[in-house]
Amino acid sequence: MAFDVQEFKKEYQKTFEELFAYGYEDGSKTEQFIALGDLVRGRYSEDWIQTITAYNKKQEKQVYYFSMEFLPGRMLKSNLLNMGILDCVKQGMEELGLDLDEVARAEVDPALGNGGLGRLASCFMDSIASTGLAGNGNGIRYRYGLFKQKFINGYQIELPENWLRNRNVWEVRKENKAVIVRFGGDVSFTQDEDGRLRVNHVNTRDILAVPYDTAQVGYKNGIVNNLRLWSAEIPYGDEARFSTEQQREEVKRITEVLYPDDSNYEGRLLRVQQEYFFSSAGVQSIVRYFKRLKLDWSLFPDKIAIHINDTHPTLAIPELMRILLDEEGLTWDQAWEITKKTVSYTNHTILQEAMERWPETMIQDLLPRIYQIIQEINRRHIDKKAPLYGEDLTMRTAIIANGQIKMANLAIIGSHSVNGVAKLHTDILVADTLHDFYVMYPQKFNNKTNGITQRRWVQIANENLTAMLDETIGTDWKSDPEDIKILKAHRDNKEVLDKLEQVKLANKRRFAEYARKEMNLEIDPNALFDVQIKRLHAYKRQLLNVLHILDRYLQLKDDPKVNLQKRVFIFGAKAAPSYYYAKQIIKLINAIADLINNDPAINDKIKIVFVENYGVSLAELIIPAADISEQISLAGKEASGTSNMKLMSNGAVTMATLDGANVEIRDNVGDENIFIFGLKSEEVQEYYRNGVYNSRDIYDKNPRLKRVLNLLIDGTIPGVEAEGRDIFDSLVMYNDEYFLLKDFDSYIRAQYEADTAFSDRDRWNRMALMNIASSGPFSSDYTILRYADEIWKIKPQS
Ligand code: GFP
Repeated sequence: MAFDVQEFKKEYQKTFEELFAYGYEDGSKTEQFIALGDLVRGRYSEDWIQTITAYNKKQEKQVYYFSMEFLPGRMLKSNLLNMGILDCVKQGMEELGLDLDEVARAEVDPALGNGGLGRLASCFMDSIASTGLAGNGNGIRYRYGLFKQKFINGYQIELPENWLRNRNVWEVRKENKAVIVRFGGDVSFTQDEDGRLRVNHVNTRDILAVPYDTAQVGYKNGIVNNLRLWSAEIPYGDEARFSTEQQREEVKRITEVLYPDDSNYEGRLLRVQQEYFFSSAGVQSIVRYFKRLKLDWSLFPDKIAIHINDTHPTLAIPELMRILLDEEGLTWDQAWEITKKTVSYTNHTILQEAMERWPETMIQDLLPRIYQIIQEINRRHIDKKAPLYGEDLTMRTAIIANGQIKMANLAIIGSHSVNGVAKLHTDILVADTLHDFYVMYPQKFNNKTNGITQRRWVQIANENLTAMLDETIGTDWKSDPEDIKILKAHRDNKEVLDKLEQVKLANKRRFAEYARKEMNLEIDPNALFDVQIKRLHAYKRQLLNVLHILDRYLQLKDDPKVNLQKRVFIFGAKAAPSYYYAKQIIKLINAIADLINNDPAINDKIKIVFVENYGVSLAELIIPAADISEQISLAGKEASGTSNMKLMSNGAVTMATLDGANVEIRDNVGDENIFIFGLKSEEVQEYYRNGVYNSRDIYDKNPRLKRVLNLLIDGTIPGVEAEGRDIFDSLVMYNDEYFLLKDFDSYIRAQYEADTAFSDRDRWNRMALMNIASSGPFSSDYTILRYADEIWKIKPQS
């Protein structure tokens, strides 16, 4: 894939001219990007073909990672990096008078996910290719990604995100690989001459699923895997059946937007359609491939692993059953064995609200045959398990109950592996959330702590740090992230610590520049940058961060000379469109920002920056600039967290509860390099058990906290009369579901310690260094190798 600078320049000019019929100098940034993207795609296509041909020829076992969300971020630089031509192209562009970074920014960042779950899927795709595993992604090509967030008068407004407005240079439409996905219809059975039951599924609404493939380039190893995203279309030649505008709209709608509003029945129905659509299309294409191998069906699990990322693709289980039974004529027992051995499932949350359940009647109408199969799986499960485990426990594990279909139950029963995403999370699944299943299937349960790819999150996002690391410890850490621990040897090396400080400062300047240009905000790069970036959700407790800011505000108001570090609080967060409380918190943060940023008495000792439309690209800008990483969820609620790992890898010091992977981060960096506060998971559990938590009481007895909370309702913060009152009530009157009041004091103490540490530059730089040096084990390369070895049973290509 390599080429030299001169060759590159020639090719780039030629590609540009062929595409646009004029010289590249006259092109827009978007055109310059498209030409470069096309050139790059052409450059890896041979390896892409080669990789797939080799898998097929060797009949290599392949994993298919089914995910409703992928958040790949901009792909240009990551492809260049992985192809090993980033430096060459950068230089070539420069010689042509172009700035690669500027051109790269013209790429639209595809927001095909909400948060950690989708970004994890993309880190995994990178790691699967980079560790040389035969793996494929399977998902949805949403016409519109997650909404674009705007703040108007401090309120979140959602606008459509038309990410395909320019040509998507990376995708390849594969019309010849399209399949039909069927909805609705009538199911009946007839008996063959040989006595076998034949299923007749007629009068269905047929939708064409067209795949768009995107290459997943491995890191300097010549492997190019495939991410397949499906788009819904009217079947060729079937246009007459979709004659009205409404009928055509209904087809388009299936892959129109990510996470349609599911606060109502219509939204939920659409969501199930999406889930079945991409699960069915994916399974059909897998089966089609397997049949080409001409092997016995019993070998299916030796050649195929299907991984379902959360419960969204769970319908892949009954769909595989349907194909094996109805289309391939296998017996129930054969099909069930194959299905279970093929499928594995990751749980990403213990929040009940996120446990998918669908009304039985909805599935019955929309997918009548799939419904029958789910019923039969459920019936057999109960028949088999009730005599062994008793009625009560067995019925608690039933897939169908009270008119609802429980997707997690189906996912666990229909798979051979269930994993949590951090040690603590898996422990909670086993001991509590999924305990009944653990009693039945202890061997299915295992932990796979999440990871992140340092290729994107350090090498691309933080070029300054990368250069400094290369200079200090050599370049091996790039292919073996564990090697970054060598940096620990420099923990007392003043020169290295100073360099690290300079790197951070440069990154903070870069962000300050963004804030100035895009938000018209002046921030001081020498201040402590305190970062919380993640979906807005009550359990993640952005509100606790707010209480701390208000407490600081009061301290400064009381005594402008009080010894507090100058801080810039940076937030990035979207709230789900129907999540009213989260949207109120957004408004509150923006209102507080307005108040404090413009209060001359505060004198810039506190600045609040709430970036609009947070996503992968903004994360790449913010993370390298962070000093503190806020990971302050209520213990036991955050399954893992992954921004914690990205921030740590970039030298931010974590401010954390012992939740999710924070626990493992603490174990790796040591107590002296992290700020831990708050209730522990068992303590929270204990409160749930004995039910004695009383937030009103804390409010009454803690004058400092009371003063802070009263700011929400006493008119100090302009424009939040309703929001302030609702939020105040949720905390004080409705007993503070996420224990913010309980954790307030210890949070404030930890923040005070952070201030003290930051005032000692050497100490702080050493903490930052130790965080970077301890981040290697959180590489998604290792995570994915554990999935491959322990769950999928596939080996890296040699
Ligand atoms: C969810 C969980 C996180 C976890 C990710 C990936 O992500 O704790 O790290 O999945 O497993 F909540 P979010 O969408 O909440 O970020």
